[in-house]
Amino acid sequence: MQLFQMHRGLFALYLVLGSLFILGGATKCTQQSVRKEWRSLSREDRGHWITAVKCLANSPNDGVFVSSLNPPDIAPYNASGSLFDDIVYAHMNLNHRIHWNGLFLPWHRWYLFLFDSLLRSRCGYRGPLPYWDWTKDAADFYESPFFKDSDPESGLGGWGDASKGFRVLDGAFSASSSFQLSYPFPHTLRRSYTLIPPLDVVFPVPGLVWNHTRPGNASFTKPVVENLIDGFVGDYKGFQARMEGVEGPHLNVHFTIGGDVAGACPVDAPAGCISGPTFSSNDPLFFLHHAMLDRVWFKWQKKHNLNKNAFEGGSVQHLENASAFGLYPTGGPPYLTVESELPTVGLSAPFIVANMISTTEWPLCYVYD
Ligand SMILES: *[C@@H]1O[C@H](CO)[C@@H](O)[C@H](O)[C@H]1NC(C)=O
Ligand SMILES: *[C@@H]1O[C@H](CO)[C@@H](O)[C@H](O)[C@H]1NC(C)=O
Ligand SMILES: *[C@@H]1O[C@H](CO)[C@@H](O)[C@H](O)[C@H]1NC(C)=O
Ligand SMILES: *[C@@H]1O[C@H](CO)[C@@H](O)[C@H](O)[C@H]1NC(C)=O
Ligand SMILES: [Cu+2]
Repeated sequence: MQLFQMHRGLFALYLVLGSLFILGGATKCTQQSVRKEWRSLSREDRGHWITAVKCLANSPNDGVFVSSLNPPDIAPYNASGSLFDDIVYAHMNLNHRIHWNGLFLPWHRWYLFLFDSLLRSRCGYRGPLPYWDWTKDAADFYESPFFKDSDPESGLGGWGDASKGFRVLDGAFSASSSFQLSYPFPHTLRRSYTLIPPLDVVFPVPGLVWNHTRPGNASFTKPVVENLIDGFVGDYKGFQARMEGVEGPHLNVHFTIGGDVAGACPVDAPAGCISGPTFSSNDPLFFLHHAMLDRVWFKWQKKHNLNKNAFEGGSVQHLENASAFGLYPTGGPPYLTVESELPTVGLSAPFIVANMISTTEWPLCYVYD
């Protein structure tokens, strides 16, 4: 209890200092960290990253989570969850505020920053933040060596076992490892390869037209990503809509992997489990995937002066039907500005969108290789 009180006190101080830094604008980067592709990390660094992720999953939460929304479509908060579970719950709780509206890119940039900061401050990680360049795996995703690293210390593991509810049985996050999840109910990591994600099930927008024969991997090839980076000059909304929409890499990587990272409830889930994008950050691949999306945004920002500081979007998602979504693919009014606050549910100091635009300025201080 005393420790808990102390954490709260420190946290309050952190909040105050954070606000001062923002208001004073006095904080500068002392160095730029370089984020690297997973496979270019040494085996040792991959092991260190995985060990730190498992450390978060075996650390008690800080008791600082503050609910922002209370959506009816997620499991209730579990106070016995780990620090990792609290990070997952932030994504569940905020689902409707951070997807298909203007907060998508800046919020997920903050979320990676938070995760990385906790890996370092709480679990001693010192290596590079890894991203996963899935364009290297698009041609034959299922058979890709990326999913064949079964090393119990440094391997991300592969596909789940169909006869065991698609639970992952190899690698460092296997069912028999210390990586145990609490949301939406206590279970171990699942992955379920899906060639053509059933977008009408996983992204149920009535009337939305999608191609029922198009494999998910057609959306995350090298040419697709190059077109994203080269296109949409000055058009932030177009860029985001393409990245996040049904033909873009965001959804398709999530749903081609399937299982936890697709937010899918298993067939043997207890009653009350509701599928949705909510608990997708259960799979550590979530963070590697979103780091790649963040890198695509970073590269797009660097590509053209008109992209550099571009930001626009609504605050309210419109998934009620295809015409509303077509009109507002990145959210409807009230519109956001760079002064809009990012919901951080108590897990970090408050930040605004402007803090997440330039990766080389405080508080972010990073580049991609
Ligand atoms: C997508 O994956 C399938 C199955 O591995 C493969 O046949 C197809 O060529 C891939 N598509 C692209 C665009 O690479
Ligand atoms: C809450 O999480 C803990 C730790 O994972 C678990 O043991 C417990 O069963 C969970 N409670 C509920 C109601 O899911
Ligand atoms: C749907 O996808 C298939 C396979 O990628 C492609 O051959 C076909 O042209 C697409 N149909 C439409 C209407 O885009
Ligand atoms: C779509 O949703 C909008 C906004 O909620 C509503 O005004 C409109 O009637 C709906 N259109 C269809 C075709 O259902
Ligand atoms: Cu998300």
